[in-house]
Amino acid sequence: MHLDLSFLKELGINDNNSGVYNGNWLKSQNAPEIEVTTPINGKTIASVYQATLDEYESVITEAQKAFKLWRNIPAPKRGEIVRLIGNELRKYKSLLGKLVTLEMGKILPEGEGEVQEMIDIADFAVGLSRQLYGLTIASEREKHRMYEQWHPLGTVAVITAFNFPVAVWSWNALIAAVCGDVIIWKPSSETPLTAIAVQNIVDKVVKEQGLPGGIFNLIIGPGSTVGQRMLEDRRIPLVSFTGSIPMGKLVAEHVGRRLGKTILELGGNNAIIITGNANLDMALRAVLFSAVGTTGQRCTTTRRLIIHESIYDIFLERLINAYKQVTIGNPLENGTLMGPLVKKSAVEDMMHALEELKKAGGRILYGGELLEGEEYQSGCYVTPCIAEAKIEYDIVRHETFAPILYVMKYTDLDQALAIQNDVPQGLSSSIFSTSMLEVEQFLGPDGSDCGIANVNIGTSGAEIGGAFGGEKDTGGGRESGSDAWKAYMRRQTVTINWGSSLPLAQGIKFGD
Ligand code: UN1
Repeated sequence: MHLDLSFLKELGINDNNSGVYNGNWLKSQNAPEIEVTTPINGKTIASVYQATLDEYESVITEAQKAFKLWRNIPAPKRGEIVRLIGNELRKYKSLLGKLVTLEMGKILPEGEGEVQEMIDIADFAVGLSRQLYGLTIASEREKHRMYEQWHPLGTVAVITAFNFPVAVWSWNALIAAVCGDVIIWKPSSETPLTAIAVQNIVDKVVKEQGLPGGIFNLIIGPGSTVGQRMLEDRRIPLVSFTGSIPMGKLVAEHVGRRLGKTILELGGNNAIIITGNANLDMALRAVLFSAVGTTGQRCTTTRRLIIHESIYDIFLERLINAYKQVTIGNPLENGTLMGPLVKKSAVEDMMHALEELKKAGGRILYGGELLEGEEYQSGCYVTPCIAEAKIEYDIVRHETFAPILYVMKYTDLDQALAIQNDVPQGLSSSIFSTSMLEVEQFLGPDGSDCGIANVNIGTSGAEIGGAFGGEKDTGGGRESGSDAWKAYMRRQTVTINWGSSLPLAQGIKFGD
């Protein structure tokens, strides 16, 4: 399969690229290289020089220098820079979306949707830049005023995953930027080119506005050297990490040891409960998008379906029929619904999970095969899988980043909720029901234990306006909308005495 790569030039991507930016693109002599391949046909697209530890030092030095200036620029003026970045992203939406598709394999409408998510969060951040409000608090002392103010935190490390290679950066970086922080982005080594393209877009705006390049920095490098150094670096007060639960635990340990702050967006194991009162047409479409979309590689992907016994057989029959219609192939082509998995080892993980499932007693109802032939030469294309399983199986409690949907039957809603909550992860959840009583039970304190609870929509596809994140092993962090910005700032409680005496709090008399 031949792919036209000429559009890469328009995004500033060359055959060989530097992977380190601190206001200028750096390239040391002995930097290790990454060969970037596309899962579409398995061929090389370009290569990237990774950062050395010396280059890491020069990135952090520039970031710290830029912070001294950036933190004193009024927040609405910082918002203006983010507005200009949003405008540039609008111009590059289709090219950048195409690069996302090329580099990690999600279908073009999803690649472009991801850039739209960046544009949306830019707009949100611009508005936010005039709303970084603190509270005024009633003081118990006469002629005293108390209030809270929020100050920039410093250098924020943003470590992102391959599956949302640009949107997750924007949720963090554009919010952090209006908050007055500077950013060091460490993208996934699977998707360095989209990061370089975004950095080029940002660079243009920052330079045109006469600002220092060190506000938005990029460092592509091995986790074992550069990544480790970032986690241990006391000059980085906040690390925002998106990735697997085991890696997230390591991040929490290293950053926690120096009492740094973290935002962790780790794995999901999201379920949809389909009740006997559900609108099955809507449920069917939602399950299809949430389970098959992005080839099952969203942290919000639906991995478990908990179906009421009264509609179990009929719903599954319809779902299997719908799965048979899913067009699998080149994600750049119109009409494809499911592209490849990101790499061959992801296919191995999927096959391994299905073996485990079978050993435990589970039954594959549809799919789960590797596709072969010229069109699928990268070895990354699979058929999406529906499998009957029990919540007790070890593999069902584990997040496999692939399109496997485990289905289970339930009798009453208490049981469905127990199944839904009985996994280590707590990101997203949904119920399909037209019964107000069922919906309210799902949303109640003993209902879904996840950070996201949806009614009559699927588990994936969250809007940027809400705080995004989850509980339990998902890590507890929140990014994107609502008041998630507070994690990127430091809170200061201020008390001002404008009287001429010195009353003490709690009415304490001390030496008077
Ligand atoms: C992720 O998979 O890491 O809710 C993020 C969604 C997207 C974000 C997913 N807006 O599916």
